Amino acid sequence: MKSLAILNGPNLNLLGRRQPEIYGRTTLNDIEVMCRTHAERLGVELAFSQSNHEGELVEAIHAAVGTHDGLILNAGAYTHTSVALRDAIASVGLPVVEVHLSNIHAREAFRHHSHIAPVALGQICGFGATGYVLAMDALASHLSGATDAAT
Ligand code: CA2
Repeated sequence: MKSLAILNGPNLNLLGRRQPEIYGRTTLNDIEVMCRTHAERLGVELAFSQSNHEGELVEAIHAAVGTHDGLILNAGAYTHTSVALRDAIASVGLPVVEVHLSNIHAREAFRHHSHIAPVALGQICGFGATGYVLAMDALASHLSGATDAAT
């Protein structure tokens, strides 16, 4: 059975409790439940975690080698700042799908650039919590060896 890990970055633990006009009322726990339900449908194992610390996210990416087959990463604000996360992803060579709840390209200019995107399989943004489920589908399809040219 394939194993996926979903990593969430800084402040995502506040989801549903602050700024609902931007991020909605869904909590990170709601998203985890949604993803676990979808993992059962897909027949994959799932690890789900969150950290506010860049180094812990780097270590989680390193630790995924030999444990998980692919990663889904919402790096939060580190998306726009962290060369360390980009290097970690490039160094492990695991497929990574980048996810954002909001459409980062429709927001402030400083959110338009992602350090993750160039080393990711692809990016899903702007679909709220559904983006995590879409990312799971994309990653599971990639891991199953689907012959779509882009993945
Ligand atoms: O849209 C996304 O998923 C983001 O990764 C969320 C990050 C933001 O810095 C990225 O540009 C886009 C912020 C997560 C903070 O989440 C909060 C939730 C509730 C209240 C305050 C922050």
